[in-house]
Amino acid sequence: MHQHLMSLFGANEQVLLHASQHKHLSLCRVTEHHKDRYVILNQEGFFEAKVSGKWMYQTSNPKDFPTVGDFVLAEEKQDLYIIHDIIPRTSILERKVAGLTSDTQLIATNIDYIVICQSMNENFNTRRLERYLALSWSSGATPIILLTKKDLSQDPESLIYQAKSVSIGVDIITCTDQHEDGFKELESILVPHKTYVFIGSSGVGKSTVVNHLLKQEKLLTQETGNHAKGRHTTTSRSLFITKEGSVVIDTPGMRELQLDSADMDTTFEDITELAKSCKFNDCTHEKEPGCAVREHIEQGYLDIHRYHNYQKMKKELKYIEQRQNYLERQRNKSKHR
Ligand SMILES: Nc1nc2c(ncn2[C@@H]2O[C@H](COP(=O)(O)OP(=O)(O)OP(=O)(O)O)[C@@H](O)[C@H]2O)c(=O)[nH]1
Ligand SMILES: [Mg+2]
Ligand SMILES: [Zn+2]
Repeated sequence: MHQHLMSLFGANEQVLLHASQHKHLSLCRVTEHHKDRYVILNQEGFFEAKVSGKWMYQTSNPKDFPTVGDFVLAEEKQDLYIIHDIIPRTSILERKVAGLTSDTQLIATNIDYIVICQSMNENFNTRRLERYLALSWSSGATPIILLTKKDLSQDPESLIYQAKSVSIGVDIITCTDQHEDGFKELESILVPHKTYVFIGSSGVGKSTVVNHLLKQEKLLTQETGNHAKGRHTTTSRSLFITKEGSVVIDTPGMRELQLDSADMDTTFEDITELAKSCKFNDCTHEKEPGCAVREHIEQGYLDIHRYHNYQKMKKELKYIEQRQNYLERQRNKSKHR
């Protein structure tokens, strides 16, 4: 195992250690996932892969299957790799599948940074940013906000200011494909060997950004063929390596973002902090007396829209939790029958 080379794919010490205990298997990173077919990357290049038959047979939870970003141990068998094991994930970005099911869908794993993309036109929306931030903080990775299409905004400073007001402590950067230096700021923050996943609504320019980052890397973009062609809507997730060795994952745009797990305390740190001063410990900040949250709204220190979004997301999460508990009970019932 060439440690140096593999670290180019974002593998850390733990991953390499784990892999070194299975010397007969090849350490690979999953770059694409289509139903039961995978594309993996290892020292030798890109290859088709499948999970072992035993695995298919024993596994029912979709979360236990490999997905884009996973480090896997695989065995080469006539131009096809058979995946035998997933190395424990260091972070998991997942979302709830739209609709009434309790299913969640893995977006990417082993990511260091989640680049939340929003364009600086009609798509810009601080309430949506809050949702993406809550999803991101609960993944184990660090969010970064990328405001795209700066050329389309008359007043970019005001949008940056608004974004800042809902994302204390999060880096905010801008980009545009309309002039040469348009991606400089982004390029300057990308760290080699770290993994970045780009998420956001369809059409905000995720593939345009990823394409730009890969522009000079002829070999890898050629090998991965016709993906991420910018103008086309992306239909599946794919992982690439930039020339500088950063790992970037392009994802299809999300139409609506349903929460699965969300880190409300980090995302709404201001409200969480205020709530400690409410008269009642279990204050819902609706109409209780001595509510510090409502006081701050009345005094104009806390944006009422931010507060409403907070309440709405809380309700959503509570509903999901109740539903999951219900499904859990149903499963237990059928088990004991
Ligand atoms: N004006 C302007 N247009 C841009 C910019 N970046 C991307 N676009 C355009 O926006 C459209 C959508 O870009 P994509 O990169 O395909 O968007 P995406 O986020 O990958 O979309 P999905 O794959 O559907 O999720 C394309 O027509 C791009 O040319 C920009 O900086 N300025
Ligand atoms: Mg795309
Ligand atoms: Zn309160």
